[in-house]
Amino acid sequence: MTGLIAFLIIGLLAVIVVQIGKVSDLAAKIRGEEEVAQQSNDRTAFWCVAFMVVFLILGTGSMYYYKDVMLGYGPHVSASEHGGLIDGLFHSTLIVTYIVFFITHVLLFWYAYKYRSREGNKAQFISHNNTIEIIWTVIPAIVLTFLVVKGLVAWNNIMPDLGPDDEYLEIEATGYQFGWDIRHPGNDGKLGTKDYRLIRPGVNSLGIDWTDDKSMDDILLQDVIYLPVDTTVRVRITSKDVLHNFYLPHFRVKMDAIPGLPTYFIFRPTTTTEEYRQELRKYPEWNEPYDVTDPESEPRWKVFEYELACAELCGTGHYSMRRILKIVSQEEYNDWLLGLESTYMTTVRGTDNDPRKGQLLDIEIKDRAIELKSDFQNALSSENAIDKTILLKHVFYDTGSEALSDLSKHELDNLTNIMKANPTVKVELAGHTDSQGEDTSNLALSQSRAESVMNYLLNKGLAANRLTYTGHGETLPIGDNGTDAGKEQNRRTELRIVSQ
Ligand SMILES: [Cu+2]
Repeated sequence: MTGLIAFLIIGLLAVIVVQIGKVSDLAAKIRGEEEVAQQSNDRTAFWCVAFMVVFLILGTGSMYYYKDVMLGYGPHVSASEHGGLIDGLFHSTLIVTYIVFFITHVLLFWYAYKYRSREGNKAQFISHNNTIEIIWTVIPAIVLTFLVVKGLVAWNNIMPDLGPDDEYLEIEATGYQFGWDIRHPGNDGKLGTKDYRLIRPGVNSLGIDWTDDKSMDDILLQDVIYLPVDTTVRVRITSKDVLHNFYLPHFRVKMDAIPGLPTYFIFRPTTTTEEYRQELRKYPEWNEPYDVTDPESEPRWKVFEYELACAELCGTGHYSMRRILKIVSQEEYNDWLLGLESTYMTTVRGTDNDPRKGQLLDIEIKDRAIELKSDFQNALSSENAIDKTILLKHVFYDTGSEALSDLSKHELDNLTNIMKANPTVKVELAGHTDSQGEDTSNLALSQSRAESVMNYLLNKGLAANRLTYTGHGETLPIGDNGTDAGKEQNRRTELRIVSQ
């Protein structure tokens, strides 16, 4: 039925067109061909001017209507220090091109009207005119020079590298299909060195040199990237596979990530995520629900996040390279950093890929000192007799001997410091063994081990009247002697606070 109606409508339209043609043929015969042609020319010329007016009004109007959506206008003021410079460049280019756009369109359509075909009018033929040539060469040259120079000044302002004395935070972004490995320098603010020969897919995909002290606290950020506001940030940019592009639109940062050719960008965020949201909040379109299908959902400004995008069409999963970036105050940033553990400590330490396996790290010594100190303080402050005994977790001996292992000495040095800080405290050192071997030899071993701990502390300058020792052999197990783990728990050295 619909098909039939459509067919009839088309047929009817065809009849109308044919009839109009016949009517104008007839009119031409009555009034003469030339008069009809003249009328047609006048009509076309008039509609050209009308089109120009509507076109310019709509064009200018839409520019104004959509201004708040564009970067650099409305709420989208740049969130970085250099961004204003780039926005200024875009702004002046826009003004110049708009003026040219306006003038050329007015001239184009006005001339079509003014010089429409009329009886007696003849077109002028100009083969060459030097004045016109000079004018339309010089004006664009001046305008382009102005734009290019302004651009160069901006480029030189934005792109100089930092010197060794500058204060900055450096992060590294390595693009791959499809994501970013973002390496954060950790507390020392320095990224560790890399070596392509160390690259092991799935194990050390960036080739980080774990023997470099600077690598110890580096963190591969898995989730949101936090950066402190008003801090100069240098981003090392590189790629593992194809061309990517490190793009932070709100900060006007955009730089290619090129395999084998490190690039960089320096920027200084000036607006926190929260401040940016508050700015967006002033605009009605940002107060609409985030989820268009759910009017109860949060307003758009509330869920706004700065984003890192890849601005190079690098493959089918290109879109998934989006990462969220949060700009926060220095305090919030410090809190965030405290909650992170370094990649070395979480995924490399103690594994076969750890070049420092079997060595004690400074940070571990420090952590052990803190832990022992807190155990000691707890024992001091407790009223309970049981709590007066603490385990010296990191004191070990050579197998079957009372000789202290080298790694134990850090724990005993920490203990010495704590004892010196608490000069009235007297302690008893107690050795324990597992159930393997003869009872009597175990007892003797536990005694001599406790004694060697005491001797070490005496050598470090602690007074002899503050220290005693004893051995319990295998009589006081804390773990199951039937398992290896239990035996390991039972072989231990304890410290009991006798008086304080
Ligand atoms: Cu990409």
